[in-house]
Amino acid sequence: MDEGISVKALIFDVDGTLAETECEGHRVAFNQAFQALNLTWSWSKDFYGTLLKIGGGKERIQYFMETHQPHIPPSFRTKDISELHLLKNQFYGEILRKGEIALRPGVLRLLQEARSKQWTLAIATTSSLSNTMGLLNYHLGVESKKWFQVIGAGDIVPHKKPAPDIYEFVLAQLNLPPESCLVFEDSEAGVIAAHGAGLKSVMTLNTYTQNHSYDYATLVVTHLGEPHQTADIVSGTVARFPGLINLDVCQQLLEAN
Ligand code: XBP
Ligand code: MG
Repeated sequence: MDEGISVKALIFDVDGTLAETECEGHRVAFNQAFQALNLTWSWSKDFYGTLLKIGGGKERIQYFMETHQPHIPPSFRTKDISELHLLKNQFYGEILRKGEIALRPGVLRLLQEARSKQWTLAIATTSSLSNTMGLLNYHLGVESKKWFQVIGAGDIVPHKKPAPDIYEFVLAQLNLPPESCLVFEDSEAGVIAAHGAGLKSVMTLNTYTQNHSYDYATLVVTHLGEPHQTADIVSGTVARFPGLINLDVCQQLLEAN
C-alpha cells in the first residue's frame, strides 16, 4: 500500500455519525425539558426530522418558536432559550448514562484501528461540548478525550454547519492540509460543511438522513460496517471494499483524484 501522505487524520461528526443520538436522545431530552418547564410543546419523531434542518439545539428552539409559536410572550428571550437548552442537555446526559444510545456499527472498530496505526483522530460537531463528552465518556471511557487531538464542538465557531467553520477550525488546530484528512458525516449539512473546507467525506446514512442529498460526499455507505454486519455502498467507488470502512478504504479515498 502506498503510504503517500505522511500524517493522516480522520475527523468525525458526532450526532448521527458516531451514534443515532437524535431521535431517542436529543428529541426525547427536548421534550423532557419542555415538560419540566410546563411548556405544552412536544416534538414527534417525524416533526423532529423536519427540525433537524436547523443545526444546533438553541438555534432549533429559536426556529421552532419563530415558525410555530407566534404567541410566545416577548418576555421569553435568548436567556430563556439558553436555560431551556441547558436543561435539555442535562436530560440528554441522563439518557446517555443510562446506556440508551449505542454507537453505530463499525465506529469503535475504526477508531481502534486508527489508533493502532497512529492515524490522528479529531471531532467536528455542532453539538455542545458537554453532550459530545457525555457520549465519548460513556462508550469509550473518560480517558478517550486523549484519543482525539482536537475536539471542535458547538459554539466554538461563529457559524454552524453547513458553514465550513468547524472544519476550518479543526484543520487549523490539527495544522494539517485538507488532503491529509477524511471526514465522517451523516447529513447533507455535514458533507457540505466538510466540502466547503476542502475535505473529502464518507457519509453514513441513517434513519433521518437516508433521503438527504449527498452530492458533496466522496463515498456514501449505509454504515461503517463490521465483519458480521457488512455495509453497502450507496454512492461513490473504491477499488477494494471488504464490506466495511477500514484504513485501507480511507487511504484509497484520500489518494483518489
Ligand atoms: C448536530 C446538531 C445538534 C444536536 C443537538 O448536527 O444539530 O444540534 O441536534 O446538539 P451535526 P445541541 O451532527 O451536523 O453536527 O443541543 O448540543 O446543540
Ligand atoms: Mg451529524
